[in-house]
Amino acid sequence: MMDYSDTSEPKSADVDGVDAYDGPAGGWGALGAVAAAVREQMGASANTRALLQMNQPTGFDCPGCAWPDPQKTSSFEFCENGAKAVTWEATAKRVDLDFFARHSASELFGWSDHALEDAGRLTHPLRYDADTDHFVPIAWDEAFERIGAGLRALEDPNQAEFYCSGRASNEAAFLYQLMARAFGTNNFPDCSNMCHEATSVGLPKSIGIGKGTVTLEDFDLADAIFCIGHNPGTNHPRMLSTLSAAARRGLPIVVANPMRERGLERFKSPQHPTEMLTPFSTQLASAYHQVRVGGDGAMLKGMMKALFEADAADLANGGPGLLDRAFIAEHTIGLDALADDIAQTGWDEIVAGSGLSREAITSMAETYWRAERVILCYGMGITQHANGTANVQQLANLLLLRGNMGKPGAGICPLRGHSNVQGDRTVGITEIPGEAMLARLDARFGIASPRAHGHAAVEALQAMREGRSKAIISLGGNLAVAMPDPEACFDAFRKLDLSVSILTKFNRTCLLLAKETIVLPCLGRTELDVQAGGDQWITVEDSMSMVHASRGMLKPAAPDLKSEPAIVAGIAKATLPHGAIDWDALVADYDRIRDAIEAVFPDFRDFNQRVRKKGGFRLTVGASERQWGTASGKACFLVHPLTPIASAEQALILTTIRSHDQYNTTIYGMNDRYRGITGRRDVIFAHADDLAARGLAHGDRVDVRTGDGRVLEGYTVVAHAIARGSLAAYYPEANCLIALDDHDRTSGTPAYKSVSVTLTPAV
Ligand SMILES: Nc1nc2c(c(=O)[nH]1)N[C@H]1C(S)=C(S)[C@@H](COP(=O)(O)OP(=O)(O)OC[C@H]3O[C@@H](n4cnc5c(=O)[nH]c(N)nc54)[C@H](O)[C@@H]3O)O[C@H]1N2
Ligand SMILES: Nc1nc2c(c(=O)[nH]1)N[C@H]1C(S)=C(S)[C@@H](COP(=O)(O)OP(=O)(O)OC[C@H]3O[C@@H](n4cnc5c(=O)[nH]c(N)nc54)[C@H](O)[C@@H]3O)O[C@H]1N2
Ligand SMILES: [Mo]
Repeated sequence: MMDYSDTSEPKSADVDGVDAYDGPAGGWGALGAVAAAVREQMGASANTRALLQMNQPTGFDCPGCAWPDPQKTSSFEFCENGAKAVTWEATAKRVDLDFFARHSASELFGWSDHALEDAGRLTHPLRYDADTDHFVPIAWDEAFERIGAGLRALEDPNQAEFYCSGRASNEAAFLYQLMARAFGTNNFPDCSNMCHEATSVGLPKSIGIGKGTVTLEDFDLADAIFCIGHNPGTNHPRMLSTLSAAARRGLPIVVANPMRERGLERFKSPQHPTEMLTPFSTQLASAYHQVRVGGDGAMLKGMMKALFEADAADLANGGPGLLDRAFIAEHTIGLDALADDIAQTGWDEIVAGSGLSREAITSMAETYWRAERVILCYGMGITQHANGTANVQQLANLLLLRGNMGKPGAGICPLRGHSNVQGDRTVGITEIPGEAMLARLDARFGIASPRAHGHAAVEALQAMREGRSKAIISLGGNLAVAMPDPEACFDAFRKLDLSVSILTKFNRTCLLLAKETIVLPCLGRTELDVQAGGDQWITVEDSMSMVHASRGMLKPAAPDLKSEPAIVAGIAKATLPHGAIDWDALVADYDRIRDAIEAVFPDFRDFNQRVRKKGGFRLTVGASERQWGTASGKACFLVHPLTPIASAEQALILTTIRSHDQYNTTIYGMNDRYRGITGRRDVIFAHADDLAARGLAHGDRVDVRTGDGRVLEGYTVVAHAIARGSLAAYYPEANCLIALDDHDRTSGTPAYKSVSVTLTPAV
């Protein structure tokens, strides 16, 4: 039964680059986009032939997303956005020395984020030369020496920040944290601070571990799946195969998302000949609820309220009730406080806060309690709010009420971001390390790691801005563009004494010139990595705690590139010349890095043996076995007040989202096919009634303003199937509307998805 609540899709072809998209997700459009990505980025190079000839396992882990791969077969051929990620890295284009001789840094700053990365792969280490305003080549040794000198010149190691983006392998990230701790700091701003930090901080309090509890096999056993605040058609496309298999089995798939996302509605699998050759596609969501932006907390309380009410009614009728009372008694604490809180929350408050009717919320709850085994999936729509941690804990509450944790076919499934963001955290990238881990690290390497807590991303930027931090090393990423408030972040970077970016592609963060600015080009995951000990491979951990190997096989983009572990080791040797760590030995053979990881993290026992098995192995997730690593040893129901939000008539809440043609700050192209946008990104999606109420119409140009005077000028409003009171615009352009201080106080996650704004006609 279809239950698609309210908002109809407005259609209009009168606005430039805006047209309704009627097709399913996937299908021929996806295959066409794969072909275009290969053609535009790779042409007829030898690497193209190598990639296309391979219909067997690719060998490398797809850098596109962290969704697991069932048979570890080629994801390249069939996932459109995986193909974009791979071809963007394996591009035939280069930014060589001639490029930097032709274009000054000032000129490059005027280029778009798309143009900067589309220019191609970095080929040489570079240093900014203030005399000529150009980036100039520098030898690797000299680059390392300058970085080492810059770091050693700091008065205190805590004046340095070590940023890590989630692409880095376990091996690179482990060496990176070792270097920073041997140097003397726990300052690890990390992309997960902008992403699933609400999960990493929230779930340990609820269930004792900050990771998802399900595996891919659980999706085969579930009776219902909820997808809340994530957009798999664009950001986790391989999940569509899992969802469509579930839909074909007749499973209810309930969606809560302010926007109608085609990738949650219908899918035509490029791997399914019948679907490709007929008009047939698989309907995914069985019910689609367009919750208001920021309304999830109210919606989840409403679901629990409906559940408690139905439970009471069932008990009154002599039934066994709808809560899993045996599970609750044996495994949890805190039910009474939660039940009180929910009883005191009125339906008026829930309906106003969520933008959903009581009937809609009750029907979601009914699907939930009718299913024996439920998986809740969620993404940035839940975490990137001022109450992100509370949202995550409400999801856990809902699951615990019916024992949907730690049994087959049930559990919580955070959709992770970068392909190894979870692994980087596992191997020590954290500003708040535990004592046991530090003690083992110290024992293994003969160092004295600092014990004081370090900086996460927001704190790092604040310290840089205030001059307390003077240097940053970035292992991947584009931190200044990814964070809120570009003006504040750009300013923070420009104040530094030393800024080092280890990257595959040049980006805007490199152009925020410090006294010393160095760019080091690294191998990508698709490329051959040869060290003194022979060909190397690396390991990653996916969203479901599976650790597996990844081996690049394409010819490197340039002869002078180094691997990330080799670059980290080069910096470490130059920074800590008298240290006891044999960096060269570690880099010569990554098995040695894996042995060290095993020594510091016992969960990696027999790492080198187990990871050599096909598909790798799963790290221990206690909550999957009903082992709760919380202080009480029980899973905890946790209570949170609702943050009141203004009504749709009073205020518009803006969320920031990814288009189908981007990877975070990497803009592959200007289209957003499933949302009907072609050739532009300067649009803001709104409900037609909200526009009409403000005297605006589809296609009008507007200025978007916040209460604290931030403004995004000249955007075109697009009437869209989005919840009342809600707006959406693309990140990173809209980051200028968000203050650095707008973040979840518990986890530090920026509130990228709830900015209160007004729209006025552009002048
Ligand atoms: N191709 C591609 N793949 C990617 C990425 C990419 O940029 N491109 N990025 C990677 C990374 S780092 C990450 S973290 C993930 C991100 O993956 P997602 O979490 O899917 O990313 P977003 O596009 O930020 O937003 C997700 C959805 O949340 C909805 N949403 C917005 N606000 C709210 C809200 O208040 N409540 C609810 N319920 N929903 C809301 C939006 O309508 C959108 O459908 O994807 C990873 N994979
Ligand atoms: N408004 C708003 N802002 C957001 C978000 C949002 O939803 N809304 N999402 C947030 C999220 S979830 C995240 S994760 C952050 C993303 O933040 P980051 O991880 O910092 O940013 P990316 O855009 O993924 O990084 C792109 C750069 O990575 C480099 N790169 C690519 N591959 C490799 C590699 O293999 N090795 C190395 N060393 N470098 C490589 C390239 O040079 C490229 O320029 O943005 C956050 N910002
Ligand atoms: Mo992310």
